[in-house]
Amino acid sequence: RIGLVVSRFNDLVTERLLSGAVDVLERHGVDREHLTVIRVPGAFEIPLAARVVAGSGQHDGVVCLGCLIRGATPHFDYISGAVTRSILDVGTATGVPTGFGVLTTDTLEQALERAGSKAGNKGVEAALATLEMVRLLRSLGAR
Ligand code: INI
Repeated sequence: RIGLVVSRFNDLVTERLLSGAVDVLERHGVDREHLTVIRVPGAFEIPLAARVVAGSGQHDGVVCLGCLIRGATPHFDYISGAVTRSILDVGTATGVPTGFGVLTTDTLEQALERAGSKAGNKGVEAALATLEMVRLLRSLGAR
């Protein structure tokens, strides 16, 4: 059971991250009914939602998907650092694997390249890493 927390800000990009993540999870054997999509306003809101999802006891892993574009926010460095750190903390604090699929780019074009075009799809990577960690922790006897 995987929760996918996805931000609506820059949804042209984040919906592509989401569809890549959902597609790869299904292709790796996760039933669609075991996927829950939780939408939040922006990347800044991802960690809190991820924390609640991870702490709910209802999910084995959380995939975090967002897109921060430097040109769009003067607070880019603060927000991207805080969001990255907070998502990491969710996983370590709860023991529930969190996949990091938040793009931090200079331009929209760079973000689109990482959302299913020439530079792959970061949502796919985050989903696969989450799945691998869920299975790894299980094999190590984690509950
Ligand atoms: N949120 C993003 O996810 N990406 C951005 O590029 C962005 N910019 O450019 O500002 C952004 N801002 C919103 C922020 O994440 C919060 O939702 C907002 O500040 C309300 O808390």
